[in-house]
Amino acid sequence: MNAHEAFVKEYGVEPAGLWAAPGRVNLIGEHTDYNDGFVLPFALPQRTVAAVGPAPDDSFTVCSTFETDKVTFGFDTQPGEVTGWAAYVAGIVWSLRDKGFEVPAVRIAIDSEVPLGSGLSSSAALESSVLTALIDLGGLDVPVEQRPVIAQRAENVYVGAPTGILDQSASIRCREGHALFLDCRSYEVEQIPFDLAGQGLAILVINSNAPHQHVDGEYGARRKSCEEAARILGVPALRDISGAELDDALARLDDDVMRRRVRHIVTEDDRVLETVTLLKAGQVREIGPLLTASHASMRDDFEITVPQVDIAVETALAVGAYGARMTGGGFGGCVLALIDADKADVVTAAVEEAYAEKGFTAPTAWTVTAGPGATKL
Ligand code: GAF
Repeated sequence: MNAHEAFVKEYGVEPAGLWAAPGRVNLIGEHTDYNDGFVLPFALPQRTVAAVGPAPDDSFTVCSTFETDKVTFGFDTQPGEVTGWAAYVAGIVWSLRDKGFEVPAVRIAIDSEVPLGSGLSSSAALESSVLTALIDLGGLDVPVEQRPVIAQRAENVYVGAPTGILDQSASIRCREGHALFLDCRSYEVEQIPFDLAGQGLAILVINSNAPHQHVDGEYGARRKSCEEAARILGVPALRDISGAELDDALARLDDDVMRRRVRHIVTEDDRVLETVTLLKAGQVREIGPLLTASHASMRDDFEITVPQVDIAVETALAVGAYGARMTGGGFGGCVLALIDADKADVVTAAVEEAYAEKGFTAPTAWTVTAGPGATKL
């Protein structure tokens, strides 16, 4: 059943429309967003679809194709009231109203192709589809650069996850065939053409199927450590330390763990900038070593990888990938590998074999292209 069918089945009328928002793959720039740094995601072709129509009263109702229960809440919903997946929906209503927008009461049915809990931003896709629907239906004047901020507040304050601006920006602002170069301080973006097929290349996404969770303290701990380091170094955010200043900055920190967290962020920002330069020059294969260096930095300095993703990266490289790295918040989730387009089966089979040898749950792999951002269908 799709979102449209679920809406008609649940509410007995046609929806006013369908709005879709994608999950994302972050090509490079991990955990740099909450350090005011740079990221380079592209939108997945997989999307979340919200079928939405006016409510007969002053309440909001949301149902989905993946849960049996429907959830109802009012205009005055407050953080903590709705929990579980529907909290992302209630959070959008709360966040828009908190910014003074008049949100129309609606009924919603959700369907999603974005794998849940895999580091591909299924939650941002949900938030962004509902946000876009409410903006359109309410005729709300919300500038595009403010939309991710509203969705991020829903997640930070209503849901209680201390995430950055990456995922919501990707889901809302990405364009088909492009990667989104985002400055997470100014919210300025540049659309970077990202046509792999033209060069005989592909991005293979390998879902490690190791559970991905970042609300569990580790994500927050990384964020706290970065903010504390910026405070000690006397800068607004780690983005303000350049690669040339890194050694001096590290020498001023006593704590070895904090030093390694800082080194990841500063070097990762530089890798994003170098990746953008290479892509603009049409040198796509050449970004491979930057992807792999990013992974090593996440594994050794930021310590957010798990054996399943490390093995997927090592195996993909061993069978010819130009570069590979974990994508997303970490502690599980997905790996992306830059490969020759005709090597997808070979790389997938090699990773499956490596997982079987280790006794890991089998991975799932598929090639992706850069899809469009949130839109009315
Ligand atoms: C998660 C967060 F939601 C993002 O804000 C970002 O920090 C990412 O992890 C790591 O780059 O997806």
